[in-house]
Amino acid sequence: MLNKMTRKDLIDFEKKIAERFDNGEMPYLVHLSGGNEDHLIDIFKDINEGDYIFSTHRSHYHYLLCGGPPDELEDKILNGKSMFVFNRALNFFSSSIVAATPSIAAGVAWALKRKGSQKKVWCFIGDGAEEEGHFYEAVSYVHGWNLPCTFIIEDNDRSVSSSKKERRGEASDFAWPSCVRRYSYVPTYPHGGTGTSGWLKFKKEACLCEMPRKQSSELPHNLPSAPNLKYFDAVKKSMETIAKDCGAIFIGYNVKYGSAYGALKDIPESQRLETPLAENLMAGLAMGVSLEGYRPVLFFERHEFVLNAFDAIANTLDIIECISDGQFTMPVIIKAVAGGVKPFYAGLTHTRDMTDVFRSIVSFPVYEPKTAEEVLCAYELAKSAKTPVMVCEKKELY
Ligand SMILES: Cc1ncc(C[n+]2csc(CCOP(=O)(O)OP(=O)(O)O)c2C)c(N)n1
Repeated sequence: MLNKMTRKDLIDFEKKIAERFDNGEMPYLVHLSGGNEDHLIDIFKDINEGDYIFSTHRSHYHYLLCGGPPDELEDKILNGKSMFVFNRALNFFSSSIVAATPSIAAGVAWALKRKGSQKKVWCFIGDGAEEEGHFYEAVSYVHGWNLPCTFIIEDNDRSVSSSKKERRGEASDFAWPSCVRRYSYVPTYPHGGTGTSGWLKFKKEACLCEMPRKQSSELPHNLPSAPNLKYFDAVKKSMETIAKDCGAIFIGYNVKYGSAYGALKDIPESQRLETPLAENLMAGLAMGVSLEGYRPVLFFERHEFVLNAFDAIANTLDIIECISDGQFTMPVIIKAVAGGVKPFYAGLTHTRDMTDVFRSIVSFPVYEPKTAEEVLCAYELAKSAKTPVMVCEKKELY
């Protein structure tokens, strides 16, 4: 058991926050916990030191129960971090994007299982998040591979204001597999704040966060020449170098069979993680394994398919270092091939080159190698980067 917070301690803490909110001290979106004290105290009896906890926009109780210091949490909340509570030492991670964490939790659980660790992963979500496809992707993966991860649905029959019936019709609760637990509770507070913010006069201006600085996507001009190397051979060679030097894990579908066009076929099988056809899950798995020290190479065979993963890429991967004040970093290498029109044409859904679109969204480098030398260089830079890097290969040049 991690902490000694009692039911009364939890309620008193949240009451104090509610009062400070009503006093106009925090011009920020705050989600208060309440009504679920007994359930959570019970659940946290099963959680051990070192376990990972993935929390939500409603993170206060989770943090206090896993040993987060109340004073530090209060300070975070006062400074606009109610939805951004992170603590690397406690393996505490939260997200204010509904259903963003289950796939990352699955990735951490995969890594823990591979290491034979005794640690477990606990991922809290609301009944609103339960409706997102991302949740289904992660649950089916954790269930199928029997990973040490438990999802807990905190069911308050509310998503902002609407009940489950208003959202889903008459359908009863979905029968999730055993890695999913549910508890039901009546929330003490409204969805956000205390219900007073419509008329509240705040005593200070909010301090706004800056987006991470955009990094250069330019490759150096004077590269060592490799005249006899073909583009595809440079890709294959780069993959093998990264596999050897970083022990990288190659994540994607059909990687088991050496996708794409055999570029991965000589990577040791133990370094290839075959995934379901679920791109957002793939990105989450990559982020999760990186938290346990693995170097992931996340493979997409067409640019169009990357779009399915862009929630994970833009809302977590790109900004995680910034929103966690540098506590969590995820140096994922994204290998994204822009489809070509030969040897056969697969139409507009499979052949667009979206390099510029990706560059316009993320702040990390998006390299676009057009020669074998540039491929070697792009992956060399990716290998040593401390941030995520995307390499947009051109199938046309394979
Ligand atoms: C992907 C995404 N969609 C919408 C929102 C806006 N939003 C924030 S919390 C929330 C309701 C979540 O309900 P639930 O998961 O049941 O959690 P609860 O607030 O009831 O604890 C919504 C719609 C969001 N943050 N992320």
